[in-house]
Amino acid sequence: MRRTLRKLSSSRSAATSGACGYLRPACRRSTSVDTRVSAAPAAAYSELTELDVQHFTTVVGGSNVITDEAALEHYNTDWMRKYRGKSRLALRPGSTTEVSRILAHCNERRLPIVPQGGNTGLVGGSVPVDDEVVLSLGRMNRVLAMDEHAGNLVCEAGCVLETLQEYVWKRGYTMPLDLGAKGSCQIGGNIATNAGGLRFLRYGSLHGSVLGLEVVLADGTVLDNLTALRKDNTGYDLKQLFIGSEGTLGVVTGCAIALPRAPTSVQLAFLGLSSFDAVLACFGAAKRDLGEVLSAVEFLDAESYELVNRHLGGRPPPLAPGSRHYMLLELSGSRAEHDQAKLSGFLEHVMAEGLVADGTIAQDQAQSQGIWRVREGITSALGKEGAVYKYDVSIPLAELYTLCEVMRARLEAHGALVTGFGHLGDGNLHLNIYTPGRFNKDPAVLAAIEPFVYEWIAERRGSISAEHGLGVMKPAFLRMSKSESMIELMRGIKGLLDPKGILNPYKVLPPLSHS
Ligand code: FAD
Ligand code: 2HG
Ligand code: ZN
Repeated sequence: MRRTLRKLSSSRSAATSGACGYLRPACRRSTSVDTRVSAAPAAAYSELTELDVQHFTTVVGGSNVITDEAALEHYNTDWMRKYRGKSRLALRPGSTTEVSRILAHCNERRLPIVPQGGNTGLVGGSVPVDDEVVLSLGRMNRVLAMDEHAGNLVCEAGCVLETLQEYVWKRGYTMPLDLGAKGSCQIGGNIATNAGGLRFLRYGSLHGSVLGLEVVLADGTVLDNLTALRKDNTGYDLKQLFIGSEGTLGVVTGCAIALPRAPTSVQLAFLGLSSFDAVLACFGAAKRDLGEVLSAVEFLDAESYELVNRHLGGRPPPLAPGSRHYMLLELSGSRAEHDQAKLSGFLEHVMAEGLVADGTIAQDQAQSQGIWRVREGITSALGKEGAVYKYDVSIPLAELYTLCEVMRARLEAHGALVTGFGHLGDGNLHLNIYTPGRFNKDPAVLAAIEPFVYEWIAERRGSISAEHGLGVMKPAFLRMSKSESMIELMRGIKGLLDPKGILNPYKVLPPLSHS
């Protein structure tokens, strides 16, 4: 039975280098927009030859060796169309053995290689900088096992997140992560970026949910840690190194993931608020009153809301525009009546207090999807508006939105606009700066943003990349979030695992000149 959207209205308004690293000559760099890491030391990589291609053909079969220029465009270009490589070869292995043989050959020959999942990353990590070989994991998309008693799933790295979600949901479970790119991103890419997403607040980081990994190292060694044990304190927890390493330490080929039980009651509210202080107060009240069933707390500002309404069309917005900020509150539990009553009571309370000006509770799945579409559609809507400068930051909650206001004032003279949205429950702001109608990057706009934005974050001991990683966009600024001694240790780990620097070069670690 389809019910109507219930609307609540307030009575008040209210490389390392050394052993490994950036070894290409600057003259062979790509045309990527962000070229700050291009001050690379002298080359030590080999040129790809016809013999290499023949070798790879014997490994993966001719139909999985892509050399056609038009077909390569897809592998060379990132989701935002901001970063573009010049690879002449993409390989589509079908098994761990094939990945191992490919890496062994690349290592032997010193051929650089970029692991690629769904290619939805937002920092240019999944595409070549120059002419690196692309290793596309999409054919490795099998579920290997599911233990319905223990609640875990073992699968290959190329499984698409949404496909896994549908698979486990039918069996009474849910995936511990969800994100707007779920229809394309792969679980291996999620692990390689340590993706956060919409339910991080409830299910936590992949550092906790990943029980085991199978990883192929740069020299082709298969590290088989693909167990689904909940507890295992035998030595160093090596799998953690690969979670969030963005393809620079090894290629994830398989994983075991802990699955939460699927909630049988999901409630979703969409609220309009007049200030960010009200957003914070409402979040505090939600933790106090709904903490045990809260599964997502997201926020967006009026600019983000209007962008989605302008560009994504479709159904009318769930709330009349007019609020300064919006929040999504999701509850996941097992007793619908109890959760509904709690949510209604909570909303009445925050409205009576004048924290929330306007609100709706989704009454069915279609309404729920409509609300999520507003939040998840912001990234696509931004891309239709003009050139976008993306910053994904963690800062203490009290100042989370201050950064948007500071940047708005700073960029006004450049005709650049600012939106802020993100994962409020995790203290994670997505600051997006865009130039309406101007699709080319403007060096003056960039200069007004960087390094200022990173310094502002560093002064508050925040993170310059809360969930998207560093890719090729941010290595030069890693020191804003990590000390020199930590970066040195990272270089040491990279040198140990990938001494020839073949795995995803130019990504994550700053070139020596920047550190
Ligand atoms: P890719 O983009 O292909 O690769 C990302 C990085 O991982 C690259 O460095 C690549 O080399 C490496 N990699 C990929 N697969 C492997 C592998 N098997 N082994 C080793 N390395 C590998 N991110 C969030 O954290 N939270 C969000 O809420 C979120 N929402 C998004 C919404 C939209 C609309 C879009 C476009 C992106 C969003 N992202 C989000 C960013 C992105 O989707 C995630 O980073 C995702 O985890 C990337 O997965 P992928 O398979 O597309 O990886
Ligand atoms: C999200 O939370 C993603 O929607 C994308 O992490 C954020 O586009 C962005 O800046
Ligand atoms: Zn996000």
